Amino acid sequence: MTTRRMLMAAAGVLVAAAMTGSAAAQTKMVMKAADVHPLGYPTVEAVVQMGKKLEAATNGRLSIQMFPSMQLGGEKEMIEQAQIGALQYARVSVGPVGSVVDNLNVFNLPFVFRDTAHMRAVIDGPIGDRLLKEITDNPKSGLIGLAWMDSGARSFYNKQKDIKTVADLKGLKFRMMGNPIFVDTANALGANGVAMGMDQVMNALQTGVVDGAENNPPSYDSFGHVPVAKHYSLTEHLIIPEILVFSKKAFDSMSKEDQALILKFGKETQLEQRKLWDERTKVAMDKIKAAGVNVITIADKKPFQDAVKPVWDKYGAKYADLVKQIQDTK
Ligand code: BDP
Repeated sequence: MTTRRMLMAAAGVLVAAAMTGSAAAQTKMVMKAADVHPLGYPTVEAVVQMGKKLEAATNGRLSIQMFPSMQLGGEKEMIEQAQIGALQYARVSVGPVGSVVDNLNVFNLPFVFRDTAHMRAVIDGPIGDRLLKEITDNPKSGLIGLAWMDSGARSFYNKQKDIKTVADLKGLKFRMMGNPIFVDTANALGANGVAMGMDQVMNALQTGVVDGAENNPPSYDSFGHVPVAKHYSLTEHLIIPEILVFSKKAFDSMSKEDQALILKFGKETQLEQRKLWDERTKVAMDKIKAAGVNVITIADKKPFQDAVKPVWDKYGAKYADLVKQIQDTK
């Protein structure tokens, strides 16, 4: 090949590369999103709204197809699908993400937040930003951390009896999310923690494999557990934020401009979801009471906090620096 022809060939490669770049930028992409909750639930609705914003900003080139109601399995499966790029958006609890990025487990410790307002201050501030970045920067996570969402506080509900004191929990079997911290928390309170995905809980409640579970009012209501387990005690032992993650594999295949849109609209869901959350919590609580549930307020949570000390002894030291920063957050 002459030098001239070589140069022309090289130029041709460059033109082809440039065309592929712009063609990629033009490609229509329907991104899959999954959630265990049904359509209309605050986390699902927030992602659906985000999809509309993406569509509007790209003239329909980028859009989101939502797979709600555990259609793609439980959260463990959703995380795995996002890691291999089969799913773009996974909205999951921080519970199962703690097994992927260890520092996130700080949010999974019982009573780590004073209340939900404290949790919000933490996820909106530098600790929230740092932990999202840790997900993104962790080469093994396979995920991009986009935003936190609200999930209120989790409390125990069961089929057998009113729980007013720690002693009332004794011997009852409770479904907990799949993370050893939660099973240890239930056990420290004198109950028996059984780990399983949400996709198995209804059946386990109905067949008596467990006596109860624990969750925030909107989830207790929307998973249909209210008629099955009518004793609800506001122990608020776990305040675990939700998280919206994106597949790193999918992210890496996108143009810089599209990546910027994914990050921007992702982050915006954090406060948008919160509004939906507050409205839904009120509605759910009214429905729970109207269904005849005994909603027990726990005036003094100290005995519950004292009882989970073994959990803190086992896991707390590892996250001491983060815990201190959380406690110092006003
Ligand atoms: C709900 C969370 C959801 C969890 C579920 C659970 O929104 O992400 O999967 O609890 O207990 O509050 O599994």
